[in-house]
Amino acid sequence: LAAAQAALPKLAVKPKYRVCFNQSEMDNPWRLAQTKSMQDEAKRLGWTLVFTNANGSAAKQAADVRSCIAQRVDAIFLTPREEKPLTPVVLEAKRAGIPLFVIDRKVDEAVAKPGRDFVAFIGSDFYDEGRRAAEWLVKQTGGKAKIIELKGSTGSSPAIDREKGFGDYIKKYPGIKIIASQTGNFTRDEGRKVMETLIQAHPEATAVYAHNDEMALGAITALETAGRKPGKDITIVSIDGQRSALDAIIAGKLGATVECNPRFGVKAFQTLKDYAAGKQIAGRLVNEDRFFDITNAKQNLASAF
Ligand code: GYE
Repeated sequence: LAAAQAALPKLAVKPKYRVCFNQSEMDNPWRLAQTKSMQDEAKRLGWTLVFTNANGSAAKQAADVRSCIAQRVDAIFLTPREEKPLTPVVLEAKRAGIPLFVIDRKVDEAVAKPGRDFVAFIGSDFYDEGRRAAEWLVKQTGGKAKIIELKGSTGSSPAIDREKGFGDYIKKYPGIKIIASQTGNFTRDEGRKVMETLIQAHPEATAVYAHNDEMALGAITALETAGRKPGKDITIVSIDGQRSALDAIIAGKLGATVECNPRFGVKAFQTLKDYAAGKQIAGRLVNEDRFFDITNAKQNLASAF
């Protein structure tokens, strides 16, 4: 066993565990699917899942984790809303002797490292999701696009990495430019409102890159209200791969979506069991993500969340 892992809080082998799952918010289908996946697997295993919902507040989420530490649960699964505000509580769990798993979003790994300060990070490669969205858009537009970017929640790792992965990829294409970029906080309503304003200010836009499907769907509504024809005079790409986004692809409005798999339950709890059994755990367990466009949206509709 690597020395770093040996220095992490121990976990006894038990038939059943009492674990916390600290959710960041429950305001979009991705969050609902992730929560359901954790609850379903806890139920299947007969474990007790202490669930908290921070309602979009990083400060509340930090308090939620502290309350889990105080309750002396066996382990903590944290899906940190933002990187920096949730980093201290990760270190506090370690000091309190409670193994913690960061799932989905990252904390500040310059301060709290997987395999050293917490057991592991389990989640998607958000940088690569951004890169794949850019790759599709470049191909689809023949290397010419004026893009409006709708970013995720400020300070969250998917917003940071999806911006960077996309931005780095388009650097080598001089005909591809981001002409406006603003947060829509990962929600449909804010995506719509922000797009209403941005499309007035930038009528020359020919493409939209949304950091998640919900904002893309909100943007489609705003664009149609503004008299634009999504999928015809403006190309839209997003991330998540939820069912309603696949419907929008089939309807010809959304161009493509990179999947971000929200089903963590089985993998998260299996990793805990492996950890308790004394197995060496990789610090980073990366989820596989599919890609949906008009060529495969229909076939994958049933398996989307
Ligand atoms: O893309 C978005 C959700 O953290 C990867 O959070 C997740 C993101 C997901 O609110 O829809």
